[in-house]
Amino acid sequence: MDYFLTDTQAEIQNLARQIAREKVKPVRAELDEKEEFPWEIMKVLAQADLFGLYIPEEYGGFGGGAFENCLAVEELSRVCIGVSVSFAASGLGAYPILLFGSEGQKKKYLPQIASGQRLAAFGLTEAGAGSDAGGTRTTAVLDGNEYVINGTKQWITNGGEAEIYTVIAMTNPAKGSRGASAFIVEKGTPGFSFGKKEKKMGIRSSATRELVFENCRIPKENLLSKEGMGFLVAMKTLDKSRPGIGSQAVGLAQGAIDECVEYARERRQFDQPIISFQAIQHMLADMCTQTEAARALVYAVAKFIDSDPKDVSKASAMAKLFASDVAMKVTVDAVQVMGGYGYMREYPVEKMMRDAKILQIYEGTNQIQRNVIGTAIIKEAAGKKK
Ligand code: COS
Repeated sequence: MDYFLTDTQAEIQNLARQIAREKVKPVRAELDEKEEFPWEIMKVLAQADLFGLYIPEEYGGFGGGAFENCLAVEELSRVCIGVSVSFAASGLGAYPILLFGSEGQKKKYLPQIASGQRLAAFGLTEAGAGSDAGGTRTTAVLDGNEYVINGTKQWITNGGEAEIYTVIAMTNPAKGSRGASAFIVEKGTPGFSFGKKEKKMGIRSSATRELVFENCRIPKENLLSKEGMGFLVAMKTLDKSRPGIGSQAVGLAQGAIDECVEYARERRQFDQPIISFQAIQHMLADMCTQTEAARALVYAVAKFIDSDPKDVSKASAMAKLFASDVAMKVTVDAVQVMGGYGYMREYPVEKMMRDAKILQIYEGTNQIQRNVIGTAIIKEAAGKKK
């Protein structure tokens, strides 16, 4: 389908596609096998100026929005979401600064993130605070001109590799989620260390680590917005970033279809290519239809976000929910179309199916997305929202 991209958007898409094919595809299996962070590819993406797509020009970015970023994420994901999530997670770490940072914080950190010189990461999740993001236990106590942070964040994408972290911690635990605040913490700050790299089912090249804070002192200027705004910072960040998960899903599903169609044209059984069987055609027809529907929704939501509306929670959750469920189904079907070969590591759909599962889990499980959508429906029905 033609989505009538501008020349610039088509250029971004082509550039990301070229990098995905030339630089990512040849190494994706090895990166997965070795569970190795894709630093060489991050450097290529930085040289191509792709890290700052959604960052305003005044802070060293390209001046685009969520849509341009989604185009790049989709193309990288078509080949490997272990790589694309490492790229996209820097954006997740940057959004709190972009949305809530002071002028000084934006000027200091955004150009470094936009250039890809330093990666960012977002520290929200904890062992006891997953879906219940308000259950944060990490604390930040003001002591003179510094906040002292204590606690452990879990499963942080880009953990250890990123240098700029936006972290949610409680400044007033008695107030629950209204007592949370957001901070910028730089790698190398005394008292800030990392756990071991987690061993995962999929997206194995991406880095997932604990962030450990032991009397970690940061300047009080590193508070984002005001005390008590941390939960809102986290929710608004996720509202912006969730369509990016949708793009990972669309790219991954498309990549699985690409592999599967090529295979079905070549694989012969009963003296004919298996693509000539209606059973295969019907599976491919469903896979393509569902993926195109997901793409259309993700693009529409990204463009909606870029129009700067008041509330995007419902639309954003819908894009993430629908596209990630599609990616799971499509990758399972891709393995089925390819039969025994699909199950073997020599073929990329085995990795794609493993990778797909996380899309239904991270940045809010799909059950949480349904809760967000359900809450919005109730509020709309009660006339509290347009
Ligand atoms: N934008 C603005 N405000 C929001 C908001 C949003 N997207 N989401 C919630 N709020 C507000 C609510 O309106 C409410 O305000 P009031 O106290 O003034 O009424 C407040 O924040 C608390 O909201 P709520 O009661 O809905 O909070 P819950 O603790 O029930 O949690 C969910 C809400 C489940 C949606 C939230 O915890 C969540 O998103 N969890 C998933 C976290 C996640 O995605 N983790 C993945 C790891 S990060 S990569």
